[in-house]
Amino acid sequence: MTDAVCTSCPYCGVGCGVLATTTGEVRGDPDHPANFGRLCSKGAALGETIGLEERLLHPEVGSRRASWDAALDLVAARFDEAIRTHGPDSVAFYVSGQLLTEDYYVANKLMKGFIGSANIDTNSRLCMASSVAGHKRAFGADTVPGTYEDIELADLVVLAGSNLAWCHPVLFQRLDEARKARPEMKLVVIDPRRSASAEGADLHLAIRPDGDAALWNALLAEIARRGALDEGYLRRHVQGFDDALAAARASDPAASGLSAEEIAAFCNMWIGTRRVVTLYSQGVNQSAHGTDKVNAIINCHLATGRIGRPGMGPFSVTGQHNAMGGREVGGLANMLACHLDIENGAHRDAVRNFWQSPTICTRPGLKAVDLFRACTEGKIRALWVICTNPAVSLPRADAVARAIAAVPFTVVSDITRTDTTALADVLLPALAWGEKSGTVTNSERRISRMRAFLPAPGEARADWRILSDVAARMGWGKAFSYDGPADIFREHAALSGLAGALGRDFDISALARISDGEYEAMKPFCWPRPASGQSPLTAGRFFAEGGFYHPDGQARMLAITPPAPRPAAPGRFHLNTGRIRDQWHTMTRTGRSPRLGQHLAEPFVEMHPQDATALSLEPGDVVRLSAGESTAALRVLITDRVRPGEIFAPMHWSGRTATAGRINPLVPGPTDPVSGQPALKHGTARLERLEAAWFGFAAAATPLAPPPEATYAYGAVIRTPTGWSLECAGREIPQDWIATARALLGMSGNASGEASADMPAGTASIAEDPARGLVRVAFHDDAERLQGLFFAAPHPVRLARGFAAGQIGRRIAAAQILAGRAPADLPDPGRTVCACFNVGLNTICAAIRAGATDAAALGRATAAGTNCGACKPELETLIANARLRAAAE
Ligand SMILES: Nc1nc2c(c(=O)[nH]1)N[C@H]1C(S)=C(S)[C@@H](COP(=O)(O)OP(=O)(O)OC[C@H]3O[C@@H](n4cnc5c(=O)[nH]c(N)nc54)[C@H](O)[C@@H]3O)O[C@H]1N2
Ligand SMILES: Nc1nc2c(c(=O)[nH]1)N[C@H]1C(S)=C(S)[C@@H](COP(=O)(O)OP(=O)(O)OC[C@H]3O[C@@H](n4cnc5c(=O)[nH]c(N)nc54)[C@H](O)[C@@H]3O)O[C@H]1N2
Ligand code: SF4
Ligand SMILES: [Mo]
Repeated sequence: MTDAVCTSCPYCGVGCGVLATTTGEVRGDPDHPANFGRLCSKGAALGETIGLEERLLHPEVGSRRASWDAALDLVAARFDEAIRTHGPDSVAFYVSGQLLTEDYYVANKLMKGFIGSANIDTNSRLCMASSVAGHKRAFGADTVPGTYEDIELADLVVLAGSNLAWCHPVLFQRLDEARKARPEMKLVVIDPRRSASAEGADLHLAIRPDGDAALWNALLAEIARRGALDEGYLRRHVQGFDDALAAARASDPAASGLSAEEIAAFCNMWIGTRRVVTLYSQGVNQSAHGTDKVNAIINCHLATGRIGRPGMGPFSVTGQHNAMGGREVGGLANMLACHLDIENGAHRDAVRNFWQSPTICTRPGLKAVDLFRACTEGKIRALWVICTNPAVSLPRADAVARAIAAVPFTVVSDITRTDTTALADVLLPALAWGEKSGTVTNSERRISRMRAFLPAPGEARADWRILSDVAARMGWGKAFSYDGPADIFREHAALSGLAGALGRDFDISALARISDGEYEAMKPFCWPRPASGQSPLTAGRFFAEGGFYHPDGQARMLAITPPAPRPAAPGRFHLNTGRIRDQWHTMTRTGRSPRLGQHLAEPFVEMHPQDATALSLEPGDVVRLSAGESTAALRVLITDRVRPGEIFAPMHWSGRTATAGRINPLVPGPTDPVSGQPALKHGTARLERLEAAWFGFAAAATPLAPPPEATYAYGAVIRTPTGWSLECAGREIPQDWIATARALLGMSGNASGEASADMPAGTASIAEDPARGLVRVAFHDDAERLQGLFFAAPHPVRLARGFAAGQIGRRIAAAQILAGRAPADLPDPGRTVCACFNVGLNTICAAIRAGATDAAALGRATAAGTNCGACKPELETLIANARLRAAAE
């Protein structure tokens, strides 16, 4: 690739380096130390997400296009007015781990140093807050001790509440390659679900939800019983051991929901292997006991001295590409910039002095869940939401949407329309990935450059600039007169030097004087980088020789009392939520990629076969979930990957992609008392079959929208390689099927195809089988190309969707397409398994039948699994199933 720009991926915390061109070609950067050239399916599809359709290109005030001056004047005036009348705590920012460090720094400086409130919180509260709190309790600072290399050097990797194969796929590939090179290396997965990460594991512990602390306490007690403690490390570097052990001994291992044999197998592996990395994520953090879970894990590493050495340590992997950067700048309501503390007077003075600011917040601000509650209570008079979609992603999402609507003045900065922008008084168009510049920090503390390779579209502006322009209008122009991200970076680096001098871990003051040119050319590096050159690290890691950040330099072990098991009430299921491989959060970007839409195309709920049988559910049924006042309509996916009594639903679908597919209205999300992080993985819900009069499938070349809830019980839209497709369930049999099809497909015209307005018309052909209740409608244009398709049935439509949608735009006779199956000359590739190369299930099964006996052979035959490798667990399962079938025959 010539003229490629070296940048980084805007999705997950692995922080892969990407080479990108103005034409949207992307590939992994072979020189980036996070990925060495690899990309996952989402990274590889970035080029499909940079188009300008649906982008916000102009500011809007009250849904009308406005000039930047008018919009910014209004924002400054309304924030000023609220602060003057109701005080600084009457305004709030809700920001995001997907902001660049420079944007984030400016937002935090404006709120904490100039407005003088700490009411700035971030979606990282839903994500990393328990890890941050756990780190601070144990280490005295929010420090991640190790690096990615440790995962490769370990002899045992434990994934605790992490579906690494889908959520940090390039790290999982690195782990997978290390295991192939050293087959003696072991993998244990602790997850109530048998996730894709668990498929090839040596041990999968299907723990009871929130059973984690009981398991780690059992391990700690066993470590002590077997004399496997590192007495020297404990004596020199750790406080609190006796109490932690007493609490561990007092807790009941059975509360983990695991058998004595499973616990013993885990203890044997963990205790018997010195090089252990315990990598954890949202199954640990997103819990009302999240911080305790984090400390229960860290306890075991401290007790054995397995921390900060090659191949050893607790490892909290970050979710968003700049979740770590947000922690550095103090984006959380209870932190100050550069890992300094709000509650510490010396820290506050240092920051205020450095900023030369008129004021500084003196106490922590509202944490995300409380912040939106304060909106409901009328305590927040002006709110600014930047780079996040809380109407979808917060627990009690319906109440949150009502809370945002109730705030007298709401500003939203985004790149596209979302469920949250629909609630804004002022809408500000931001620059997106490819257009913006700055830095991000990944899970191993590695700071990388994000660089622009596309021009700014329309009137969109960088988030740091929008924030600075508002600050200037509020009277603080001098402190926010940045001429670019390099300027902001230097200021942040200089402040970190003060933090370093105050004994904090985050210090990159060596870069405080870099030139614009050096910033431009900056290569990825891991912090700290103090100006003194005296690094606190040993071989690139923290804490091998102690050096913790509590005043006495010692770490703390915590006494952890696990929660008593709380089974769901009769008739209810434990509701677990999370991610799928090919979508990112609320789908505002990955939802634009046809390739990524093919893996799991609908909002679904996983349920155990035993529970499905009890409720007389069949594969493909649509179900209604309810909790309190809220409901969701999802496709049921019957699988023994989940435990009986527990269900799992993805967080991705919103009002823009589904009729009732948002799961978060049903998630109550009580918060962890230490971190304030909501328990997004632990709701309860009732579930029943959704009785619909008919089910439908439609496909078209033009954008489709989810149908309205008044007439449709279920609906979901997704991009396809030929356009869009839609699944739906109607409440009543319509009078006129062709009119229904036209409405769903957004096609104007009457039955004979005469156009009205400027929408595409189409000549309709209809085939009906009244005895079986089947209806099929096809629309062709004047050139006899298929424009739209609609299939309806009294049961979920049986149809090879990939094949049917694949005919859109082609010349195919009505009779042929209305037959609904792939004719012999057009093989149906089946559901997409490999999203990178768009390889379908049928193609893969054919290759297995033709003799492919392992994933590598399948890759050679079909290319499946040869890019990001995230589908490899599924490929291996398919091969194993084929072997089992062959053995049975
Ligand atoms: N494809 C994709 N990748 C992503 C993202 C995305 O949206 N899509 N988002 C990114 C972000 S921001 C984040 S935070 C990360 C999240 O990455 P992960 O944390 O790996 O992902 P999740 O699917 O949220 O949850 C992980 C697992 O926790 C399990 N779990 C639920 N309850 C418990 C429990 O009580 N104990 C244990 N041990 N496990 C439990 C769930 O069954 C689930 O499999 O992913 C990042 N990467
Ligand atoms: N049930 C359930 N809920 C969850 C979770 C779960 O596991 N289960 N996980 C939680 C976690 S860990 C997370 S991190 C959150 C994520 O939740 P959100 O942050 O709400 O999700 P995103 O879709 O990533 O929202 C990012 C928004 O920023 C916009 N955007 C993209 N780039 C830019 C930019 O450069 N500037 C601006 N201004 N806007 C931009 C996007 O269009 C999008 O609307 O969800 C949380 N919610
Ligand atoms: S693993 Fe995938 S999503 Fe994460 S940074 Fe790398 S390419 Fe992006
Ligand atoms: Mo996250």
